Amino acid sequence: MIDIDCRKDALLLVDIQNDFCEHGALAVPGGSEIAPIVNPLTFYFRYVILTQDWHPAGHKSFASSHPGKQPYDSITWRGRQQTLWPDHCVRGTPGADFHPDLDTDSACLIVRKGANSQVDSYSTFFDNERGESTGLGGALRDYGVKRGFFAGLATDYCVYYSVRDARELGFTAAIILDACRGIDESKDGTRDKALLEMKRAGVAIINSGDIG
Ligand code: VGL
Ligand code: ZN
Repeated sequence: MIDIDCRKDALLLVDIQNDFCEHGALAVPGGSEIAPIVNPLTFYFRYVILTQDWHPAGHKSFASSHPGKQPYDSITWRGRQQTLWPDHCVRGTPGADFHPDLDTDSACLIVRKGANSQVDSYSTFFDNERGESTGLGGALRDYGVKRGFFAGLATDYCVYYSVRDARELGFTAAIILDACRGIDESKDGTRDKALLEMKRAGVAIINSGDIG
């Protein structure tokens, strides 16, 4: 059992939004199963932070912004590899809303990312070019948080990049694996690779039942 110290531990719930759940524009298999798993965990934490992918229409990570390209094609964009996605989480649309089953009342902070139409932003700390910070690192430090527990969508993208940055910023990090779902959970796919990288970075891999 992991003892939660509510002054030093934060629960970070990544992108539990309609577009990443069943019937959403970028549906992650099993995405709708997460809310009932994380809702009871909020009870243990003072610092519950929700994140939202929050793109303007016409965002450059959308395949529809690149003539002739299809979702999941890969291109070089501003010198880096970019996977092109279906239009998703357009700010202010129902797809960008939190999943209706998610307990949002216990959150002390909501972080929105992906607002710059030219740059994608998987991590909830920095955009993919590390040009802009969301301010989350500073907020966690101000709270006195030392350890982050991460769950949400998707394991191999926004959860992975967020956890990696948390470690780089000097926080202890754990991923609540049964409360995450990946875009590609095939053997040796992006989710398996992300898990391997997280282990290498010293991230604890736990399950929701370990928290109490
Ligand atoms: C995400 C792809 C594009 C995520 C966001 O939340 O994991 N993935 N935008
Ligand atoms: Zn996105």
